[in-house]
Amino acid sequence: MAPVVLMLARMLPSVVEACEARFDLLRLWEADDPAALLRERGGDVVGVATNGQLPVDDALLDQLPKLQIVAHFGVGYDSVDTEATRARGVVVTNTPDVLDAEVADTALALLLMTVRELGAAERWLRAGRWAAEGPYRLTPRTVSGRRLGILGLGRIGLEIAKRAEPFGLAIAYHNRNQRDDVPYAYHPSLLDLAAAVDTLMIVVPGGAATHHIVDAAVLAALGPDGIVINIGRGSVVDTDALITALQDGTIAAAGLDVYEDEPRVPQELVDIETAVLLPHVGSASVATRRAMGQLVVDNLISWFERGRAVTPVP
Ligand code: NAP
Ligand code: 8YV
Repeated sequence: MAPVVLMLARMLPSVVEACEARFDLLRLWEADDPAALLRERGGDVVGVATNGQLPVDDALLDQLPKLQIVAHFGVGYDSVDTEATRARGVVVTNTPDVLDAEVADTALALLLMTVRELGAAERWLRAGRWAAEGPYRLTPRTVSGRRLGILGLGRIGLEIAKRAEPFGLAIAYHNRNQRDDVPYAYHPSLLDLAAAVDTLMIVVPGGAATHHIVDAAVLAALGPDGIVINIGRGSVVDTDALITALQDGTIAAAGLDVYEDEPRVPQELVDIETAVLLPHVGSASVATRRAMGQLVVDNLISWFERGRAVTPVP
């Protein structure tokens, strides 16, 4: 009998097809009555595939008593209550490594767009203002020589650092633990890092430990030439404090790919010209998303055929 796998929300067609070929796939998002589906089949479910849209928490887990594995599409798995899965002996997997280059490329693009005002310059052209009013303004800031502080020098953070070096950026970082394999200056406190740099690149995971750690004090420490780039998770930044800091000149600009309440973005942020706003596209190329999807499938297959996951989270 094929293992019963519950898919919580629509995933890539390649993932759905591969799961259908190997498993008895329950599509929660297509169910007329999802609660009834869980009531009737929840007892059979041994695997969950999720893209993070819906939480995997006690309320769901209580309905899946035989669950063995949660395969998460995405490296950040903050939608999964890992205390609850651990308590039940459920393995959680994510999709690390295969997206590092894509996300780091996007982070660098966001940094360049923000410092050199490339989005605003493009809007200037499209509005016909180049022809009507003349060239877009000279940007007050340039990339070369900026001091980049990376909050979260992990897999993606390191790829960002490697890309930033040839742009002439001085690099420092803050993690909970100092790395012994990098030449970059380590700051044991985030506030100290913010005071030492003018550009803060956020690449830490979401969750309780990082919730709003980039707050008004950190933004003030960054200073009036300060730039915040967030490619990690929206919950890391106190959005109200960020909006205020951008409005009153506490910092100069921000480039964001992630938000606290996606896909909703506060109108105040949308109205700020010095904010470059991307709709969570860090890993969003066909090739990278396909590789992430394949890893979801590989984790499920490996678990049910060999009893071990390919990329379990710690
Ligand atoms: P990773 O390799 O686990 O790196 C995370 C880094 O953050 C580690 O260096 C870790 O170091 C540090 N860290 C974790 N908790 C911290 C805390 N409380 N305070 C300070 N530093 C902390 O993860 P990754 O693969 O690079 O991915 C990072 C995150 O990027 C993901 O979790 C996800 O949220 C986000 N992401 C976003 C996109 C996008 O599309 N925008 C795509 C992929 C990933 P220590 O353990 O030493 O603290
Ligand atoms: C995905 C991400 O867009 O991997 C992550 O943590 O944020 C992105 O790659 C997202 O997880 C897809 O649901």
